[in-house]
Amino acid sequence: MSRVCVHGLGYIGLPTAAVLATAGHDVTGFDTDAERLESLARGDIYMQEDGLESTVVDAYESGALDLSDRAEPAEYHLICVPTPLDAETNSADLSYVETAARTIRRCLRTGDTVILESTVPPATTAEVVKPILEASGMETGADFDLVYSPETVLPGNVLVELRTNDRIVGHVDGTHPDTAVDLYDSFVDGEIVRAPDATTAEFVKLAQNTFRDTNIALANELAMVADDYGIDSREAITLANRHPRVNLHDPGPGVGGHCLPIDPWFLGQRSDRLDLVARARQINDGMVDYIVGILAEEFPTTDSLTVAILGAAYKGNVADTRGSPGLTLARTLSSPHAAESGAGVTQDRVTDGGNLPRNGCTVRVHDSHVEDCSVTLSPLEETLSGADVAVVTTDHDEYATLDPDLVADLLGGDLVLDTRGVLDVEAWSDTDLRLRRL
Ligand code: SAJ
Repeated sequence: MSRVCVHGLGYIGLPTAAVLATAGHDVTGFDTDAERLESLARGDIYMQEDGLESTVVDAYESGALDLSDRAEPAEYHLICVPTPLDAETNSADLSYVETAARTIRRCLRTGDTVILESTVPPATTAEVVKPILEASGMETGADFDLVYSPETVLPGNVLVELRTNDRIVGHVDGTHPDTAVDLYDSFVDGEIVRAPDATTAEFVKLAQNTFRDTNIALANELAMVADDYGIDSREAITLANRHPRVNLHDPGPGVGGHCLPIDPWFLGQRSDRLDLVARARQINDGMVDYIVGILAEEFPTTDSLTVAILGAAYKGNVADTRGSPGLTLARTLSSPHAAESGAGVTQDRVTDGGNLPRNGCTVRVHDSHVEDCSVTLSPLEETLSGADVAVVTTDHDEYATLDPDLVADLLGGDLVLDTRGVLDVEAWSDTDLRLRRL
């Protein structure tokens, strides 16, 4: 077993450090955020994932996982730091990766292996991390190994996928990938696959998320087109997917989270050929405007509108609100400009719905999974009570089992807009409510 220093105890670094410690390695979890370290040491885990709290606490209490504000010399350095998108330039902010590489340089020894796991534009390991490490006077391949291996775990199923997903490992020229393969072999049940090089491995990670984002954009466009034909898009998609080579994704109120809305742009960092990929991003980002357009179309003459939004998390059964379409909808409807802009740019193309009410919207948001959030959340009954319309924006299990009679009793209006297709159409057909879905 080896000494491993994990740089960054975020959504990927923390579970990875805990799993490595459970596999028998001697792990330092290094983070610069003192508050985060203190709360982790108290057993206060800031992210909700099945089994994570006990895995971290057990690893920490056994001594296999140390939590530290200092990076320690180690045979393996894993970089798991954030790579945010610079919204102005649509490019990756690599400052955390660069800082981590400089930190590693200070304690790098002959024979060590450095692995970058953060999602990055292609060529980052070879052209950003490598020169920083080599400023130590050591040479990649001759003195230390340098590898890129993307994390591919699904939020909501992180501990399982850390162990079961295949791992792609791509090395920088001159490096021997075997040492990195050995580390993953110690806790991964999936296959460990060698990419031709680190740049290919970086590209593969982006291609995976771009595939999903682009496919969702296609589903969203089909949903809007289906609505123009008076067709239920979800029934059509289910039928289309009976073909052995068709796998359309699910339409929805937009794509949230911290990966799909960002990663496709990284492909364009050193290429100006993004076309379909960029358009897909715009379509997905435009879905909230499309929903506002539907509301404007449904309520053309109302002076004021009270909207109950069900779902602040970016997807079902998670507590994470990063990039949440539900919250974007809440902010858009609450904004003083919403009334003038109606549904914004997309509306002109997709509906003739007119504008939102002159006096603006009152917005209430419910989500029992979410604790910290930029808008005030209300209990379910309070959220629905007297509202003109309920909009389901997250596919939480509890919304799938919402009691239609309860909603009918509480709601002031008669419209329920299900943007996730979670409500059972038949169960809702016995009420006086109108169920409209994307
Ligand atoms: N969504 C749809 N329609 C769909 C599927 C998803 O609208 O058919 C929406 C979700 O509701 C959510 C967003 O897309 O708002 C993203 O959710 P997701 O479950 O597709 O993905 P993430 O962001 O939670 O995790 C993705 C995963 N990537 C792939 O499945 C290719 C995960 O495996 C990655 O590890 C993760 O990104 C990451 O860290 O990159």
